[in-house]
Order: sequence, then C-alpha cells, then structure tokens
Amino acid sequence: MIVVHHLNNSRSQRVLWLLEELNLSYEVKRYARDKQTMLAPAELKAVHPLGKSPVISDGETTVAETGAIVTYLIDTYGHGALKPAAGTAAALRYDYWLHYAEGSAMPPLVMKLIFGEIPKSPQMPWLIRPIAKQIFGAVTKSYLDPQIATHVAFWEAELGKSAYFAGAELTGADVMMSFPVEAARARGTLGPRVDAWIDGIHGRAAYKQALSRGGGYALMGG
Ligand SMILES: N[C@@H](CCC(=O)N[C@@H](CS)C(=O)NCC(=O)O)C(=O)O
Repeated sequence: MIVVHHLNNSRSQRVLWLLEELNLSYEVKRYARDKQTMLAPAELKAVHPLGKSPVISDGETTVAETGAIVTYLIDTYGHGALKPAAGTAAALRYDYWLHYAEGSAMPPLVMKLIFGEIPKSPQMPWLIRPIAKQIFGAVTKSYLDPQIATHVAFWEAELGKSAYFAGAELTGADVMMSFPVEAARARGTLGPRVDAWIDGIHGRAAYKQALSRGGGYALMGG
C-alpha cells in the first residue's frame, strides 16, 4: 500500500491528485503545520531526515521530493499513462517542466511569501518592524515581482503552443506545474491561458477527489 505523508496546504496535494489520476489505492497520513511557524511537525523527520512533505512510502521504498515521486509513480504504475513516449520532443519538454517547477518556478514564489511574513513575525522587534516592512517590500517589488512576472508570462506563452505543458495531453508535467501556478495565482494574477488551464485542472474529477482525501487545501488561489 502506498502511504502519502501529507502536510496540510502543501505540495503534497499534487501527489494525491496524481494518485487519483492513476487510479491507485493509497493511504493518507496527515500532518499539521505549526500554526505560528507554518513548519511541519518533527515526526515527519522519522520518515525522511529533511522532515518535508511530500514523502511517500511504498513497502520498503521511501521517496521524497515531488519530482522524484511523480517520476516514481508514473514509471512504476502508469503503464505509459501521463508521460510522452520516450525519445520524442514532448518527452524532453516533460523532463524540462518536471525539473523547472521546483528548480526555477518555486524559489521566487517562496521568497515572496517569506519576505511578506518576516516583518509580521513575533520575533521582529516592534520598533524596527516598519523599517523591515519597507526593506522586504522594496526587494519584493524591485526583484521578486519582476522575476515572477517573467515566469508567469513564460507559462502563458508555452500554453499557447499546446493545451498542456508537455503537449496535447495531461502529463506529470502538469501535475508538477499545478503547485507553482496555484501559488502564483494566490499572490497575483495569471494570464488567461494559464487561468483556463488551472481552472480545467480544478474541474477534473481526480483533482476533486484528491481534495477530499487531503482534507482541505487553501492554496487554490481563486
Ligand atoms: N522541493 C521539495 C520541497 C518540499 C517542501 O518544502 N515542502 C514544504 C511543504 S509545501 C514543507 O514540508 N514545509 C514544511 C517545513 O519546511 O517544515 C518538494 O517538491 O518536495
């Protein structure tokens, strides 16, 4: 039995979605973020030393890192589904998006979230809070927002080439991209094609079923 170590409002939601698309049976072990720090509970470190979610266990096998989990599940259980044929141009695009989602798209989105939270942190002395707000706000505006806008425009252009990120069909690339797109929409606006793409995903039966298995998800962004 596959067990998903699932943290609320997190990247592991897309693993539940993938499992539903693959029509696999799985168990969800839920972990709750600390309400103040938003970090995962220490018990997740017993599953994987980094204590991050998602992690899955499948018998004796433990897989962490969403991209590796997506590859493992599709290659082990997909029987060719959700993945372009090897050696095609679409397969290269598939690999690209699988790496890009966490390697390039997520860093500025996470930094924006953290920079917004630092000035509000209880550890921040109230006297310097307005100054911290100004500094982090200025970095966000001058550096992070333009970076994010470049990514968002790139997604819009790519979805002008095909209905899904790696071609005409839904693949693991779309599963990976769902989280950065949801995070970007929660922090700003997207282009019309990306909006339509994510709305289409949110309308899928497998996505809805994954939401009910995960027990709520606040990142859907609209
Ligand atoms: N690149 C990793 C990121 C894992 C990650 O940072 N997960 C977040 C949830 S979205 C987490 O566990 N945060 C809680 C913590 O850092 O304690 C992946 O895609 O699996």
